[in-house]
Amino acid sequence: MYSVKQVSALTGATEATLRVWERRYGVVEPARSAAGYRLYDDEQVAVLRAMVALVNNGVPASLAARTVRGTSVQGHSAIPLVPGATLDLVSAAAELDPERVHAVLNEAFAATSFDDVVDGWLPAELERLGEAWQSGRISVAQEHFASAAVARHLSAHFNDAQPQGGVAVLVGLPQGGRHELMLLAFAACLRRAGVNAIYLGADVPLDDWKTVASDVGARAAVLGVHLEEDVAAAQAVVDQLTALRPPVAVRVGGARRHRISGARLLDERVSQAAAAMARDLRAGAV
Ligand code: B12
Repeated sequence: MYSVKQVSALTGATEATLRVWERRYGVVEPARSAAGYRLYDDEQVAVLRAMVALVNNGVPASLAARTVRGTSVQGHSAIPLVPGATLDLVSAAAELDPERVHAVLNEAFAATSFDDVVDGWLPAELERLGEAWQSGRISVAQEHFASAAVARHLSAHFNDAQPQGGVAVLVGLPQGGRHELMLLAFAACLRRAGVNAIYLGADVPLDDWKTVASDVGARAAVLGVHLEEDVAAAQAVVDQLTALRPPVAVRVGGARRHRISGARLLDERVSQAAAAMARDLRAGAV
């Protein structure tokens, strides 16, 4: 077993950083000596080394923590945001208890910044939800129950934000697309950054994109592209919007965004992607 001082020397992270990573992200949970000092084992030192390597390569700590904790995600343990709290969306889904799922989401959003929740805890919990559903540990109804609660919370954050007017940005999914939660999180981030984001939601028919764009005078649009099945419909929207005069600039996010041409690719982390887009809009670079 190693003391925090030894782990600091072995990993290159300061003792204070090690404590913050433990408290804020639950990267590792060291044992305690009889006198209460932290004691780390070899496996925990290896996890912390991986975390240091990622952070040194420019990966934000919240995302690096999510990556190195991959084992715990697959091991179906809940992700702690604060010591002692188990903010476990999957268990709340399994229990079908509206108060519990509401409390889990409330605590997650209260425990850290909105950006850290939508870039770290939330996507990790959605992945766990997907694994639980795929493996049959929860039913489709239990998954829907949790997804609906997440959508309600994100919508509340969207409504609370005060955009400063300005040019409209359309945000939605192409026809057939239904994975809207991270897109809604992105739209909330945009509005929190002062952008007049107009959230259209899931499964938006092709011709409606150009009608809505001209109705509201949109200068830009953002699409989520998640499954292979979404690619053709998303490409059709991009082709249609960029052919308008004046053209509507399109940006795409989601796991299949690289399959789209004629649109700018957004960062994987929704808050970073929204911040960059808000900056570009302010600079007139969209
Ligand atoms: C909730 C959910 C649903 C809900 C969605 C409800 C809603 N209101 O959004 C419903 C029930 C509708 C659904 C339906 C289906 N789903 Co589903 N779903 C999920 C689940 C559990 C979470 C989805 C989610 O929000 N993920 C968010 C993150 C975790 O996903 P991500 O792709 O890693 O995204 C990252 C980035 O790309 C980025 N990002 C994502 N979107 C955006 C947008 C922007 C703008 C930006 C900047 C970034 C960004 O953020 C993430 C973190 O970095 C996932 C599990 C999972 N692993 O994702 C399955 C999952 C995506 N679904 C899956 C499947 C198979 C389906 C269905 C085909 C099931 C069926 N047989 O009907 C349908 C397809 C519906 C459709 N036509 O689109 C599979 C997809 C497998 C694959 N081919 O890739 C998954 C992975 C589950 C699984 N393990 O099998 N689903």
